[in-house]
Amino acid sequence: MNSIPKQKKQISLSQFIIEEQLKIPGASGEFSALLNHLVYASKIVAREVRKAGLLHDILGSTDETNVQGETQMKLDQYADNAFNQSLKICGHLCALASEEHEEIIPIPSGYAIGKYTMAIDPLDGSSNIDTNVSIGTIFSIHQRLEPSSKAPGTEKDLLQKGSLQRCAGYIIYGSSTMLVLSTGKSVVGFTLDPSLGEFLLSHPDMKMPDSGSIYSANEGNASYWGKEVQDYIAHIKSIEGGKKPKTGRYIGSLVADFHRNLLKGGIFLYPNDTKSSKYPNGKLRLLYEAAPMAYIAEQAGGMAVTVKGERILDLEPKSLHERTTLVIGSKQEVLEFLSFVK
Ligand code: AHM
Ligand code: MG
Repeated sequence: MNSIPKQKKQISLSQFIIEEQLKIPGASGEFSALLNHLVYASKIVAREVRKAGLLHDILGSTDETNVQGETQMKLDQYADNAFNQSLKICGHLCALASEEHEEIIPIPSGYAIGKYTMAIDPLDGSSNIDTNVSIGTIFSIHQRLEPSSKAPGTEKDLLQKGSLQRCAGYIIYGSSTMLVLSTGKSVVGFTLDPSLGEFLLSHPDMKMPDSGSIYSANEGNASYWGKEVQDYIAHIKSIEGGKKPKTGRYIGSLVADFHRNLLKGGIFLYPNDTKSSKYPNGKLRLLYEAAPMAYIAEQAGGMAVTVKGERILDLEPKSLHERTTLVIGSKQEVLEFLSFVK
């Protein structure tokens, strides 16, 4: 008699969120509900990214620039709207900040004000949109400074250190769509099953290899970098004493570069320009990019520092769109980088 093939037990992200909530006595469910709104919007964006090449009105750039002075791609705006529409009225946020908006996005009147803040980069790596290269969304959640307050949140609520994040994560729109997050206990990864429309637990406890052979940096900028960074890069490429040089891999989408290094081990660097005025403090944004990725890296056993060697999660943000340098990856690789920092 033919036996019925055993079905592998698959946990959906919604089930996972509920089970995690049940482990916390007295949890109100507010945080779980917030995550569900984020997940819903991410599915809308994933759907649009999947068929972007078919929709002539979604690829390419708009006539507008964002707060950073960068050209906004149509898909950038689409993703920004999708997340904002879902999140600002969800009732669990007191303030929302997006990389695409100069000011905080207010909670519309008539909607409940919650105890969390979120900073989001709706579509990271936008320069890759038109060429079908992986892009992503990055998010960071803090609890507001006065959790019981029902007043609208302020910039202060968002300008908290990365170490105080309650949750951080990213969605990668790659060959499959994955959501990777941490609430401070471990790092978990879910893969979107398009036939079910559900994220399923695929990577239960993600650990970054302690060391790795990949380095990722935009070396076209190397002449602008400080001496410490140049010396470090020369060192990892050197073959002196029979040493094997590291392997260069750079996509130009932080989410994709980080995700690969998280799985394979390695180091990602975005240093500042010391000899041009383009990115004197580095390109990446502390709130929307560096802090959430640093949180994931540390939870997975890796490290994240600035080119001066400061721990990213200890930086006190001073403004919503502050930029920072970022050196992030496997512990041994970041420690080796630090040995070059005076
Ligand atoms: P974006 O948020 O405008 O897309 O910019 C951030 C991106 C990162 O994903 C990536 O690491 C970096 O910019 C790439 O910059 P560059 O093209 O200078 O190498
Ligand atoms: Mg970005």
